[in-house]
Amino acid sequence: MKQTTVENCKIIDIRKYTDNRGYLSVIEGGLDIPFEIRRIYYLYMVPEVARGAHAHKQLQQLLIATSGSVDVIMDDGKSKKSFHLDKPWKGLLIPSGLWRDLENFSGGAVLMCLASEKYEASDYIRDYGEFLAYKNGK
Ligand code: T46
Repeated sequence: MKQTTVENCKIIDIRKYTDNRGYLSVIEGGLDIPFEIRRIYYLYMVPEVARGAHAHKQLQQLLIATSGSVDVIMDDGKSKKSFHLDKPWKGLLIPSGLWRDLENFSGGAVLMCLASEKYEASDYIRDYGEFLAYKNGK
């Protein structure tokens, strides 16, 4: 989706159930989020480096800091918007067609990613100039 903007990214509240045993959160594809979940991966033991620096043509995702915190900077080629993820019951819903940078992973951070598609290297745009051309329909 070439037309998506950073305003289409949103933080959602993940359903949670609590009793005297603690919390349980649940995400059902197509119900709590607008896509079926075809893949789950997670980032952890991240040193002081940035990750991401790419866009996806088709992939939609939900990112959750299940432990610790991380900053996700979204970019549509015209505007940027930063999201601080630090709660396991908050998720960042990311539509397709947007550049993302992941920065400031805290010690012990675990970033879980629910993805709408299986892994496909050709879905990635890893060059920022190419991303701008893609957004401008070139
Ligand atoms: C994203 C951010 C949040 C696979 O083989 N299968 C997979 O499903 C994934 C996600 C990655 N890989 C391989 C490809 C690379 O050789 O794992 C290696 C590291 O992947 P990458 O450099 O893309 O990692 P990040 O942290 O920059 O980006 C990842 C996701 O790829 C991306 O979709 O949005 O996390």
